Amino acid sequence: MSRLIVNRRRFLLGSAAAGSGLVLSGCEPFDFLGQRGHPVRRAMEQANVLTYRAQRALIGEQALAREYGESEIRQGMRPNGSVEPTTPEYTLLRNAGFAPYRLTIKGMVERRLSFSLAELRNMPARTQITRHDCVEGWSCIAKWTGTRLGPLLDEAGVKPGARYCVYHCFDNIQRTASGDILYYTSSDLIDAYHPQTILSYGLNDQVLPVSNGAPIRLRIERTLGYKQPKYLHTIEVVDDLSPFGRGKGGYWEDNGYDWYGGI
Ligand SMILES: Nc1nc2c(c(=O)[nH]1)N[C@H]1C(S)=C(S)[C@@H](COP(=O)(O)O)O[C@H]1N2
Ligand SMILES: [Mo]
Repeated sequence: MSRLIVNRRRFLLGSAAAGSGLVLSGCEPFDFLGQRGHPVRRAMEQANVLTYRAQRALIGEQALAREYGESEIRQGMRPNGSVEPTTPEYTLLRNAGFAPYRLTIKGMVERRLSFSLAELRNMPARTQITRHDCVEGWSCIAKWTGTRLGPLLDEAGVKPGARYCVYHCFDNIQRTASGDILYYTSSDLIDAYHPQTILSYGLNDQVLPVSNGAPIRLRIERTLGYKQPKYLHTIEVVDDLSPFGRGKGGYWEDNGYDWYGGI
């Protein structure tokens, strides 16, 4: 792990400790957390935003993730999370060899666009060998091929005021009594436009397999594994993440993972 990462962790830990100090020094019962507009609750609501700003400030806008050489690919890409989606929409596409697949860009854009797999594969391609880091404690170096998301967002025309992209996926990551929960995550527009952010259809010189997200999986190289959506079908440009899922910007984010997830 690089010194930058360790320093960043320490820095974030520092800000978290300062935050809890604020709560404890108040010595009040925690009822105030239920009161909208209470100064401590307001401070805690701001904490996520501060963490994001702090991470952004440390990482910068254009820093590239490290790229590796061919010889550093030592293993296959270990599949994790959903590895074989069973929703009817996905099964239908898979059985048709993904020929009817379309990637849609919608939301706060001038033009709603959709692209077939053939169209995406015919666009300028980028190949990068990068390291995927899963919070469960493993990493894989793999070679990803795809086309950059940024130019497609330009083609769609991102409207002023837009702040995020929400990435909607086909897979039912969780089944509950009230129905399937579909995987989703999100990023800011800086990460969406980042030069290494690609809609990837190739893995280690092969067609991207189902277990790793076929037909399209996004790579956002400076973020953790759960920010790399597999089985991607729609990119929604928005100014607010609260209407989606439980409002935290992603399936794992809704379950307590950090939204930004930078590395
Ligand atoms: N659609 C979807 N995307 C997903 C997941 C998932 O379950 N469903 N799991 C995430 C997690 S936690 C990791 S570590 C990586 C795993 O990618 P891989 O299967 O290519 O190794 O995908 C991420 N993207
Ligand atoms: Mo992960």
